[in-house]
Amino acid sequence: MTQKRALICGVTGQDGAYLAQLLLGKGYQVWGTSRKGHTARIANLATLGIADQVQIESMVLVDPQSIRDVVERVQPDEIYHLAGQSSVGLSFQEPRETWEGIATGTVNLLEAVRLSDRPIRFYHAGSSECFGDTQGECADETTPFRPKSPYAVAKAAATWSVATYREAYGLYACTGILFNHESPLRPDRFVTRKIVAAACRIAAGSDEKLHLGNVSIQRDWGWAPEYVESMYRMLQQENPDDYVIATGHTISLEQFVGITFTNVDRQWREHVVIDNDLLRPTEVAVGCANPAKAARVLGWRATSGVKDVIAKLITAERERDWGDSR
Ligand code: GDR
Repeated sequence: MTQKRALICGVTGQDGAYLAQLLLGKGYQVWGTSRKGHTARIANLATLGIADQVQIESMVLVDPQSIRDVVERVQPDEIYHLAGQSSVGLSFQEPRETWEGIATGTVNLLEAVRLSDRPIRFYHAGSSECFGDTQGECADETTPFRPKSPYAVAKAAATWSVATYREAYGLYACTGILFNHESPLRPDRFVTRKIVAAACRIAAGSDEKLHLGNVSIQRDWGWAPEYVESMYRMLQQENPDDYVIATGHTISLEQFVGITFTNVDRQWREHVVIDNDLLRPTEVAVGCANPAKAARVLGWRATSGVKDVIAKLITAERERDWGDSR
């Protein structure tokens, strides 16, 4: 049997690196693209020991020709679109770059798939942020989008574009609506890494304070390495569809902080400062998920709950010797 060919757009990010590792393990040939092209930081791929197995292509999401050129060269069977600005907080400071990378970039990729001679299967990384506040219910695939940030607005547009191309042109295109998913590959602009890294430093003797924004928010936090399996499974079904991916369990950020500090034998209230400068202009208060469809159709379930996630992040933080530049 010939090897399947996968193109991962955004391969140098957390999910891209874990997905590349998963697909290599399944015998795929893997190409990856990055915003920063051939000079991309491949730290995450190197950390996973796969940097020399992934062929890096330069692709500019807002340049349709560069996308067509890469698709033509790579001839992929599957494209996983994980590219674009991924920080909700940063999207308030960089709304235009966020919109262009996510919304325009997704349409450009869909066009390249539509115009290709190959029957390419397309995965799009959606986001639970599209739901906004889930208003007392746990979101599933039928829950309306009420985005509350430039990032979520762009992800909603991209998700609707995927659905439109699926319906209009019969493309095999799926959106995974992933709730928060964490790993040691997260940079510390995301809150879980920021908390765990600070707690470990404090436990090792640092007298710093951990500055946080809104700790009353509630989220469903899962383990990124197992979430990428759901992406792969979506593209192996008979029919394309969208899926909510989450653990199905929600806790507050305050609880997350409390569990983390307890795990390193410290009292979080002695070390955390609430900093109004870190509040977002608008914020999703509660993210609650119903991932039943993924379990039923894909046979996918999260096996790591948030306590496992925290324990694994602490272990990795304590073993970290990556000369971290992220
Ligand atoms: P999020 O992740 O915005 O949910 O997006 P992030 O970890 O940045 O924030 C989670 C929640 O914590 C609150 N918060 C803080 N966040 C950061 N970064 N730093 C702080 O100091 C801080 N204090 C409180 C935030 O306000 C927020 O409510 C992630 C990304 O991976 C997206 O790409 C993805 O789509 C969604 O998860 C699902």
